[in-house]
Amino acid sequence: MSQANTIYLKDYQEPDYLIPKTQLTVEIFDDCARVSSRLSIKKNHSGERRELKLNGENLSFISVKYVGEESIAYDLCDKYLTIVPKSDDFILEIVNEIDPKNNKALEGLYQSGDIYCTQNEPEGFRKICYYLDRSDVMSSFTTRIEADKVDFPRLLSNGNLIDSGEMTGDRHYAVWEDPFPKPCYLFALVAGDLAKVDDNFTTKSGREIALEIFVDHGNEDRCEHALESLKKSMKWDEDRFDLEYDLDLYMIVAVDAFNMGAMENKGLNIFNSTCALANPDTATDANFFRIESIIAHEYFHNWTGNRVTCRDWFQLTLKEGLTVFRDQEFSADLNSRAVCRIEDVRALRDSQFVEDAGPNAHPIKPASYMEINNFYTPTVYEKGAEVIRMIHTMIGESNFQLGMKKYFDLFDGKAVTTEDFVHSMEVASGRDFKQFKRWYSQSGTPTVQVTSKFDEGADTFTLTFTQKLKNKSDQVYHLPVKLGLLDSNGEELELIMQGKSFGTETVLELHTDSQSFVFEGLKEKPVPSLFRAFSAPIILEMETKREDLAFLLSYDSDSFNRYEAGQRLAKLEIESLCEALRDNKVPQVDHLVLDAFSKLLRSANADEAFKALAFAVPSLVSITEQQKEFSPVIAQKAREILSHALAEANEDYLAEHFNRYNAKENYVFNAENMGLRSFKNMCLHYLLKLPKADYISLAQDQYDTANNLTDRFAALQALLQTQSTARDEALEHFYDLWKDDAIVINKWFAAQAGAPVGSSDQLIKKLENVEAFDIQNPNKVRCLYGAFAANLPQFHKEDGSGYHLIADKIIELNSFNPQIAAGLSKAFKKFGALKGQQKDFMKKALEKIIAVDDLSPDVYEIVSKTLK
Ligand code: 0A1
Ligand code: ZN
Repeated sequence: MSQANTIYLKDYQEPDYLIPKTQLTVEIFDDCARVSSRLSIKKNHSGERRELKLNGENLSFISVKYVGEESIAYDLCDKYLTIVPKSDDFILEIVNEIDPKNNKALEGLYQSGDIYCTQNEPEGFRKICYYLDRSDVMSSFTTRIEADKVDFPRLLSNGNLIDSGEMTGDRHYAVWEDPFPKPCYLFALVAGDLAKVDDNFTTKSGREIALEIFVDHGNEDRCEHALESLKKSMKWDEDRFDLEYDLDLYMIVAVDAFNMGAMENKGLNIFNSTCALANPDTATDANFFRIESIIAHEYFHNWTGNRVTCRDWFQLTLKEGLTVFRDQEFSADLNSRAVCRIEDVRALRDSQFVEDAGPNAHPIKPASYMEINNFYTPTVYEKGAEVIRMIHTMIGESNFQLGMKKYFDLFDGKAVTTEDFVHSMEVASGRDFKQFKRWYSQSGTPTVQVTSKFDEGADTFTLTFTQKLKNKSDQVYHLPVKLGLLDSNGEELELIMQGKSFGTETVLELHTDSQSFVFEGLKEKPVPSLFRAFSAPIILEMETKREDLAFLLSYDSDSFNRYEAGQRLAKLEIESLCEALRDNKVPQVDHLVLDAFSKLLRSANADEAFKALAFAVPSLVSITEQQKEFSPVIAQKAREILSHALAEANEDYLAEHFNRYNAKENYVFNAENMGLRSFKNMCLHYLLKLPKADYISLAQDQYDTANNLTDRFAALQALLQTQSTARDEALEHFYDLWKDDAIVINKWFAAQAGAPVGSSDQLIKKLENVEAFDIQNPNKVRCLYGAFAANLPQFHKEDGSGYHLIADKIIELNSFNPQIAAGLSKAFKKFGALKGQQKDFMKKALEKIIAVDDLSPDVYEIVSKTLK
């Protein structure tokens, strides 16, 4: 068992030395890479000269000296190279070797297939060479790469290519210069035999930017979508944020082995191939959408992350929360805002709310960590974006844009803190966000309880909001409540408070633990629509009659709240069904619920994309999160009973509309077509809840004849709900067709591991032995073990088999890729909610992990906090 050090934000100190200039030479050989660095170093404080401790891990040290001198006294250990500088301003020359071929942790310089690439955020650069590996040390980089011409025809790094040429012995070189000083986590290098697809973009000031995507040969026909997405992102950032790209070249490289989604290295993004490559045969609508948003995210980092970066890693949400907010807005502007908001909130609740309620809960700006890699979380990213969104909701778009201008005026080229960002927003809007900043330092999802009172004689309606905080030491939040009131015809009412009109929708702000607002001039009791567009990341607790929820599902003018009303209604019903199942009673589905959803399906004032989301029963995660006693098996049964009843009550309509949208037009990726396809596939999904051979044939036919992967894969997933030969045949066909395709075949693993029927630990053991599986590839680990661990009834199977399978895999992964092992360890997050034997089984599995010799700090941090 290992231990790990805890690092605290309160201990932050400015660096003793800076490195204004970095010159690297990376020579790639068959058995190693040699890195020669020439670092211009400067003292950064006024006192006595202190020792200089350069980070360096897994490096073979060769030499260190001052430029022009022979030798130097130094101290070397497994984490640092230390010298005592002879002056305040000097140049060091250091040489070391690394072994990219055996770097399976995928940090620093490593091999993906035959390509060499880097991943340096957050602390990977120290695995390339000795350096001050911290984000507040910003340097101008010049990089020379030398390698074999045949194996590595492409040699890429950040910035502009300033020289290239032939060398002796079939070798060649390229020299890159990045004019923008940057922290080393934004450094990138790629060498390999890659195909290039290019395009260009003219900025609003008329500069021509070359856009280049590098992919494995054979994947050239999967680049168009990424290039289109990049051009849309560049244009959008100019239009909405007035931000223009700053280099003449923007490169993207797609690699198969990557721990995360993508990385915003200056001018040279490196992408997980699943997040960049798409064509209609190999990617679904969801993939196309995700690629568009990740391309945008990495591009937007050029300003929010690269030009203005983080002072230290506790500030991670400064760049990530803000950039997620920007990519969400981009997607909303380009597609359906309503659909995007619903999907963003759904993802937030299914991942971030769960994290915030579990053993690894942390504020968006953590006060401490053991391993920073564990903090690339839905909290730092998605809750971080919600915090930015609340500022936007309270000050409005134009003030927000002034705040962004202020932020760049004050901090361009600097490494700063979240306080600096909030300060910019305060200056621009004239607001005081002192209390609001609690969102940065407190963890847990707050609950807001709402009660209402209608006073008939006075014609007033009073809403009282009370905050219930998660932790004892928490203080009340400052948060926005966007709301409206509806009359009994579903019309929006005028909001009058203290004689003043606020139109039909307004944003109230909560500051204290309990606050009341009185709305005047109301002749009848209104139905309130609160936290419209999910204006704050809270849990709303309000007793609402089923009739009122059904009413809001039909009439609310706010699409998000319309959806929300349906989900709340369905959850109430699922709760009743769970109770009946627990009491061994025959579960009966309430007619009011069936009628409300049937009405929605036929509603003329909602589009197909919205209906596909709103007609879906709540996710298993969101149901189990609300259970008093965590029991995914019962929740799953109740969910199925409701789905079945909805399918039965609407069978004819679903069958008819499935046909209506089953057109064989060419695939086009746009919001409208995506909506039509998701509606059609939702119909198919429900029809296969009914035990009819005709519907199995329908799915089979769609699987066989689809002209795009969205429809084909939806048919496969629909079949995966059944036990049929059609299911087995489709699975076999899919494997034969795609087994050699690194991206598409992963869907086959994930669909089976996550299937409601047929998944089991035995199946996983079978699948990990098929040829297309490879535990060293993070995407495959996520798609097989990750999908199984997210399949709650399977992972939490009564006999504990799910826990032991995943524990064994974590132990195996720990030995070569700690980041991926730690990610999988988060599957045990419900430990605190378990009871009896189930808890004992999970405890044994966790203890088995923690007892491992050489346990990485990554896994230790997650598992030890879970067991606490
Ligand atoms: N900054 C990237 C995320 C990222 C973080 C770490 C990585 O490797 C350990 C890779 C990517 C983003 O937000 O897109
Ligand atoms: Zn990011």
